[in-house]
Amino acid sequence: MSQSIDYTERIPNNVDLAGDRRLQRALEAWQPAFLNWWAEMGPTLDTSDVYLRTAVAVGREGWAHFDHVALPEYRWGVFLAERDEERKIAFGDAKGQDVWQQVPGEYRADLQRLIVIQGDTEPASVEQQRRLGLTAPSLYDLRNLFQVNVEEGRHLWAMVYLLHAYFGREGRDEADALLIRNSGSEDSPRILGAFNEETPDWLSFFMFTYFTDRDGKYQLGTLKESAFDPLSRTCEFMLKEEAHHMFVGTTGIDRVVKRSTELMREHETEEIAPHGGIPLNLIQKYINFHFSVSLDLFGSETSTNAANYYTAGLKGRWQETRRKDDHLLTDDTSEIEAMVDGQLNSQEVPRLLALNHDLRTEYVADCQSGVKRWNKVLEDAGLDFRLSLPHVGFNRHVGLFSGSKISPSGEVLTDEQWASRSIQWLPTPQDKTHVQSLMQPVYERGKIANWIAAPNQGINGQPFDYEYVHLA
Ligand code: BYC
Repeated sequence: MSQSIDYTERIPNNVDLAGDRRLQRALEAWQPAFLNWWAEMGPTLDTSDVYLRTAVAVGREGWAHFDHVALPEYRWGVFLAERDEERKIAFGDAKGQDVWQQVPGEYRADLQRLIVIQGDTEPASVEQQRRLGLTAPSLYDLRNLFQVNVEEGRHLWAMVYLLHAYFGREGRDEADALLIRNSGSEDSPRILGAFNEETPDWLSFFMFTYFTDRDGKYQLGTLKESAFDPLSRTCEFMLKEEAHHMFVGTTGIDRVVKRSTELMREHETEEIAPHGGIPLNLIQKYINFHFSVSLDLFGSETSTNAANYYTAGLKGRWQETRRKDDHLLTDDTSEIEAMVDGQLNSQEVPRLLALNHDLRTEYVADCQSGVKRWNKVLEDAGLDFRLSLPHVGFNRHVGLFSGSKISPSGEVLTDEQWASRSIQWLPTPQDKTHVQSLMQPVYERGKIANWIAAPNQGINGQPFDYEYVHLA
């Protein structure tokens, strides 16, 4: 397998697609449907070209190339990380055996389900973000939005390749269905809740790329451990692209917090909304919402599905191979926090059942690093206000907390208390209207909207005032 990607093909790839005519034809037949979907459900802003990163190799160094590209001509393709001929299954019943190059019959349905769920999120996010181009705070941000969008499109290709190559007729049908379900649709919504929420403004976009893309990082990390080697290699390469998406979120929120502190100082008040800023307590509400919605993406804290996936070798733990235990987990237990007799309490459960909880715990620790950064911005500005993550039971609709009402500080509430107090914690229609009112496009080179600070650096060594996007 060569590391470089063949761009002379209609579908750029490093999987020797030309050597499998049937598969190549099937994917070439899916390609126009994808392009139609992109035209209908992709970015709504007309551009001539955008300064984009395109993958050119899958090795460690120099894997990407930057250039101005017309969006519909972006070269979406199929890129898998290099195969490791020695790779063994790292966990579960088949631990120590060679990884699978084909799908074992008994795991076909489960693997297909995991791939479909993963695949479904990718086009969903493009749909959620499709109108954001109309209100970008700068050309730099506009470029980042489109970079994220084209790469989510490519991640859809990654999952569709697996469905076509390994799941026969059913896989092809599922690949078609990925273009038929739509985010927020009444009749055929996207599979997971967070992907039917709107991303109507740029604060939501930064929160989404910080919190929801980060769930993607952790889920892809567990699928990278899979015994099904093509899935593992696909996810490994997707993770490389994913890092930039989270960078967009982290630095996006950095810049909003920074600008808010500047406006507070300038106007000597916390009430910066009338001055065109986003008050810190409103940023906290957006964090509360996006964090809690993203926690739902981990499934229930105790899950037999997750236990079965693990035992079968389909889905591992975050950094499975670095964990120092037997990688079977049949005799271990885990402590999880749950509602017991109306109270928050710790509970001991079989370790295998608590794997979604395990992954979520890794995720929460990672989310905390962003909060620390943003609080450093507040500290440097000499402010006492601090941002925080709400309690994991706050505003949950999936899992063990879904039947309870819990405050951000972890207080168990009655329905009445929740009804009267939740407006302090979650964005209200007024909050959203305010944020929406700030969303005026700034498309002049080197200029930035009033509610957000300019980034410290541009992309790929270019300055902030580079012409990242040429509008149509
Ligand atoms: N919404 O045992 P349970 C990304 C269902 S993001 C609706 O608790 P399990 C990206 C579940 O299907 C990463 N339904 O859950 C980010 C099950 O139904 P059945 C996406 C839900 O199976 C930004 C039942 O409830 N990738 O890449 O252990 C931009 C009981 O389920 C939800 C993946 O998620 C929900 N939130 O875990 C672009 C990886 N949660 O079977 C991209 C693949 C649960 O009883 N997916 N249910 O009918 C999985 O690993 C697992 O399916 C889940 C759920 C983690 C989602």
